Amino acid sequence: MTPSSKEDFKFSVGPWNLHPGADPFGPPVRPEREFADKLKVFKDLGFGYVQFHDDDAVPDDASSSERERIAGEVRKMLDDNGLQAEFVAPRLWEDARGIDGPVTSNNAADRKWALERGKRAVDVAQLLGTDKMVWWPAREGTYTRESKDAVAAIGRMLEWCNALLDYDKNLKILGEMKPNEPMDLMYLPTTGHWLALAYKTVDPSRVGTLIESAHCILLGLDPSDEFANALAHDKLWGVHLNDQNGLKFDQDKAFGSVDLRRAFNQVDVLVRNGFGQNGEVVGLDVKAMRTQPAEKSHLHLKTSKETFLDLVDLCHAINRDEWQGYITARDYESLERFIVKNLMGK
Ligand code: XUL
Ligand code: MN
Repeated sequence: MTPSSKEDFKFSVGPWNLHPGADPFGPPVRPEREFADKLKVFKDLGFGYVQFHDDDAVPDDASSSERERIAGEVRKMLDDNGLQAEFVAPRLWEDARGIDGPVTSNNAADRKWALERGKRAVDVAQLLGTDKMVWWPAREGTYTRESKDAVAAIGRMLEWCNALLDYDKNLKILGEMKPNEPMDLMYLPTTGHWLALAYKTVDPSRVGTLIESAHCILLGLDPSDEFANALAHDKLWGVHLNDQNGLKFDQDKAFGSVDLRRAFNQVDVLVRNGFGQNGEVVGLDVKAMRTQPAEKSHLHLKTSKETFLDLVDLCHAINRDEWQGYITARDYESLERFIVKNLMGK
């Protein structure tokens, strides 16, 4: 395996990562940017790919001919900025029909809508020129554990995936798992749960994962080990890098801003396993702090990318012989000091 070089890494971000700063306790504090302005920011910051929710590209109520026209316009804007679509994710969690699922909803009409919306997202992905759909099963869980049949729910999640794999024979589904928020308890809370489902689908070769750092931390798991598990199955097809200060709401902090060692280990596992050499993209899912003024509300994207690339440099510069020497001698105390010194630039 040839380790990834800096040039192997292409970066992506979503339009929602440039946002006006509203949170559950307060209104927006900055003006919303036009989509075209966001693309310009992405281009200027050196991003090559854009992540989309279906309705970031095409309004949900567009007819199929409108969908083609609007997606064509979005694709042209991407082209004009030297950008490509990385994936499309169906936004199943905002519509009233998604209030209790919708894939695992107890209501058959909601489940039918979930499939229609999934198919529409696949159509939008095709029109934007990507074969990847990310599924974050936001409300596929419960607020009250006794409210759903958990075994039936997993079966419904499997059926939904199978129907979409059947709908588009080139589609790849990347599950992005998270243990909670907005639900109290999620079905398939970890990547491991998801991969078990992936192997039960009609075409496991087209089902992989996108792993978000913060989601792992919310589980009390180490993101680099989660990446490693998916890499061992050849199923790490995307990442959402960010950081997270302990077990609380999903913070989407700038990559490496909380725990630099944890960030280093994520970059190191990607570098050592040739991530990016088969078209995988380094995605960010980061939020600007609400305190940032409008003209500085893109810096979280810049700093996350810079931290990632600085850590790639460190992965290439670090003395691997010395590292291996501590492993061979089983002197893990000295190995800890070695890693910490490297992170301090000593
Ligand atoms: C939710 C999350 C989503 C997905 C895309 O926590 O990370 O933004 O990344 O639907
Ligand atoms: Mn994410």
